[in-house]
Amino acid sequence: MKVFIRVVCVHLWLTLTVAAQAPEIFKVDPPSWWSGSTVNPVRLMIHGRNLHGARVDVQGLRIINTPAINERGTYIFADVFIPPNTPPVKRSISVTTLRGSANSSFEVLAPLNRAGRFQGFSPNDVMYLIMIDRFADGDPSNNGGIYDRKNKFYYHGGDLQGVIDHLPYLKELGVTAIWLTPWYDNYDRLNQIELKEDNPSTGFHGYNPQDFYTVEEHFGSLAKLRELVESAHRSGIKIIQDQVMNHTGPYHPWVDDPPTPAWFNGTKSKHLKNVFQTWALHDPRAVESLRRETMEGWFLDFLPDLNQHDEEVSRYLIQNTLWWIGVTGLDGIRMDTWQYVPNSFWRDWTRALKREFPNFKVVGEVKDGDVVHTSFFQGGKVRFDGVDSGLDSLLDFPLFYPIRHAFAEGKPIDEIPKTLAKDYLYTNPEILVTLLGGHDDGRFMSENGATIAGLKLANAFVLTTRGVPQLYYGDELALEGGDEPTTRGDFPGGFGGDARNAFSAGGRTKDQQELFEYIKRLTTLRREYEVLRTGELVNLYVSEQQYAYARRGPSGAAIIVINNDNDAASMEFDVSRLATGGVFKDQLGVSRPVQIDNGKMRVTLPKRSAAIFVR
Ligand SMILES: [Ca+2]
Ligand SMILES: [Ca+2]
Ligand SMILES: [Ca+2]
Repeated sequence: MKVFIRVVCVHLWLTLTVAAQAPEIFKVDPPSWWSGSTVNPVRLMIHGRNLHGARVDVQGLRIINTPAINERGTYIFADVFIPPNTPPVKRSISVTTLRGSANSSFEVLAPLNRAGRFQGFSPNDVMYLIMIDRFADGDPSNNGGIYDRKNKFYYHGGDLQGVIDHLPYLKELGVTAIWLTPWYDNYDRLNQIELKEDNPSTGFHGYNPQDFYTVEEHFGSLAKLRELVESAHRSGIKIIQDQVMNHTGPYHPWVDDPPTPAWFNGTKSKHLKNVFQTWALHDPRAVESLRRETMEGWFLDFLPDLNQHDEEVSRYLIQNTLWWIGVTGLDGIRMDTWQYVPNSFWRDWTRALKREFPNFKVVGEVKDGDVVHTSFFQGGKVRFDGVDSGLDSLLDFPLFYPIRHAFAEGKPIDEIPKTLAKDYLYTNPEILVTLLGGHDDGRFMSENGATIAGLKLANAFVLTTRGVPQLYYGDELALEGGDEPTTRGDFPGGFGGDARNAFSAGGRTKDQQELFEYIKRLTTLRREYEVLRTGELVNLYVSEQQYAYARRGPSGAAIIVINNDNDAASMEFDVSRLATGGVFKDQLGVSRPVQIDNGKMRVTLPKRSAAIFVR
């Protein structure tokens, strides 16, 4: 009996030891790819344990490299070749060592039909930024975890279904493209590393990914995301994904177990603190060390900085970008923290992107009010570092601040044309994304001096000047919120139990309804008059509180006149380059028709008003 027990024990010990050493697979990135892609082979990153010496097999496909395995045996990099017209099926993938084998899956997809997908964006669009968690709760069943609508740092229940449900509202407002804040899976716990107002917070905003290949469970699933893209496209609305390539969230599994030794710049215990010495990034005279803390420091000192100089990191991120597009059919990208990622990486990234999706467009976030700095990052030109980043567009922050100063605070309006005068520094100012509000700044209506009248003028300007106009959810209702995250408040009516539903006219106040109709009128005019989208911007008249400009095209011109003053104003200016005579009619119902005599236009506008004249 004793001997028998001992034998059983030894057997158990052996079984446990072998089991502990047998390989395991936790995750395969990417989980799928499509045939006919410009990326072939696809590099699989297999995460698991006990992977030392493993052989990788994918059912029916060939692995064409000798897989690289990291020192701890936790990551394998294997290149799978996908021949054209490979049947779209889910395949088993196995890793085998002397200790055993483990299985997972990898799916080959049929490529999506390109018609109506991967469309890019242009000045023909009106973009609308939605913070997913704060827009509309279309599926209360996913409101688990750290969810509390009374806590501004917690999840509030908004999701992808909520966006699908309100596509008709966006269509009515005249929106043609939705920029959604990141839908990557963020941590399912409270962030104790960065406290806000002494409070721990969730990643409800989406910018702290713990998994680049999964949809946040509070927002929905990959299937729901595909449904959103399809539904939006059926409504004539494009989808812009918000991506992050500079950093991961603080709780990403890579932080404690990096796939390669140089996966991050630094480690949790030893890294550069991020400084914002951003001017050095465009300074041809700065030595590299002057740029390092800005480029490689951990953002806000807690977001692990990805090292895009590492070949595996670069490959991983490029494939990750293409994967979201290729499996959903989405149309554009807003790239977070663009300036903190090396230009040489962006060059490779944009090349790979345009090779697969030639019409695709990217807008980068460089949060800076200086045109000299911002314009440096636009592609189409080789910079001092010998690199053309290939970036299409930038968020027009240099114009954002003057818009706020003039239309919210009532400061001189001439700061706007003075900023536009620097457009020559951009390789393509027409594609810049113009905005009067966003999720990282207090709302327009919380600025000192802000009024509905001023907000209307700001909208009139953004929707008639050059560029791609971007609206921020809730600004069309004059929502308030002076700081982050109050600037990310809940859309009234998007959530169960809301006192009123501002998605329909009956749920809006008189002011809100007037503002909504005003913006809708502007988007309608922009749609009806091509010249307001694509015409050349010509500055006609500038004084301290008045500004007149034209959009000039082959079929004529539209003349926009803004009086930002608290008194009525009359002005006379030369329009002979546009018209020598004729009657121009205001489309916003503010001014009487104006007769042009000898190339001169005389306009009188009431206080704080704008007119759009067309012949
Ligand atoms: Ca929900
Ligand atoms: Ca999550
Ligand atoms: Ca960086």
